Amino acid sequence: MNLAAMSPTHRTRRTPFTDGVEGAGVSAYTVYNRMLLPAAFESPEADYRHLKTHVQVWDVSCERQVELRGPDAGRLMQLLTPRDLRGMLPGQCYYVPVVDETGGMLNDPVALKIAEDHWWISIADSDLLLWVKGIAWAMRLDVLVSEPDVSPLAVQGPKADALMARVFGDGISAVRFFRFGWFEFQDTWMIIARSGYSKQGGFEIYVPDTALGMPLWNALMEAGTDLQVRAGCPNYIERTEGGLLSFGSDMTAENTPFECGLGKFCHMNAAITCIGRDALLRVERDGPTRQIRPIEIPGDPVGRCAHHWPLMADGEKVGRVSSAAYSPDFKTNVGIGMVRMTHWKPGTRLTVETPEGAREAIVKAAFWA
Ligand code: THG
Repeated sequence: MNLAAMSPTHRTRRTPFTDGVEGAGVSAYTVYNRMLLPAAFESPEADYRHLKTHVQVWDVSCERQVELRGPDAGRLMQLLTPRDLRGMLPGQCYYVPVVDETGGMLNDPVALKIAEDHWWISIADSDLLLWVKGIAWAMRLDVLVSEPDVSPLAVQGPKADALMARVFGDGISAVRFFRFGWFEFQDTWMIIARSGYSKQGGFEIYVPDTALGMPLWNALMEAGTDLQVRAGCPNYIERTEGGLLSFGSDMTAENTPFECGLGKFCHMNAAITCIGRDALLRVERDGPTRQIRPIEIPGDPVGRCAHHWPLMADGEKVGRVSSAAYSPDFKTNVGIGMVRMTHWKPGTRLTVETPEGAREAIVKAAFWA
């Protein structure tokens, strides 16, 4: 699919890098936070192999920032998440569940603490800005909530350090996982974190001005020719192998963080101001009755899991598969499922109803990568 097939409108936003993405021959787009997100270039399998071998530049502008600025920014942040933020220092990134008053997942963003009174929430695909603005207004907080002109550009893959050092200097290698530093490009300082939606390692550059988008894109492409740098995008096969969750697919507001395996980020006795705390205290005490599990579907490649596939045991629905793909490296179909506690023990054999028929599915102990 290209833009001609997608029918361009103002409601589906282009990004600072869309010219580069189109020049690189994007072959499929999806829409995320009402913005274009490339989904494939050569093919999912070819993109997967290239990502695991070389280095890619990803237009992930759709990971929009919800900016909190003002004396109550930290207080607002701790209302939004059950993760304990008290020990978080400026320069750190935290993966944080954001929940509603029932404990349901509203988003699973990366939070960046820039200063005590300045935070970015790098959001997954839901309109978190509206929730955050509503809370700030209703509680009369002294904080400005906005969506700034900041667009993440990810550099992912085993050669990411080498490429980034050429454009931003050797200081880049000192940035630790889920930390960020400030780096200069064309006289503008920008935040670069060691993070990203793959298990291959790399960085996310928070490009602070649309006008810098294509100059930076071109600089990375030119600096990495001999590293075989290419345009890429979050890869469905690679992220499923690694168990990286996709909000809206693998979990929704119907699920608590405990069901999503994010209980380790719920500190119910520390984050006492979190909206939804009472509900989460109940699920923490009783334990979830279903949970995200790695699911293997042995045998021939399955098709793309665009809609949930029922997981069955003895003719009864005991869960669903939300992501599945054939893994070239593990030579089996890897999947992400939500499984009832009666059937979530590793090794449990189930049946999954795919559009092409029923297949055997096995609950695994751990994700593949
Ligand atoms: N980077 C940034 N913003 C984002 C994403 C990102 N916003 C949307 C989406 N991705 C949010 N979801 C995730 C999911 C997983 C991770 C990050 C964001 C992730 N998880 C690691 C893991 O599971 O191995 C590490 C989590 C941890 O231990 O803290 O990176 O990718 N800017």
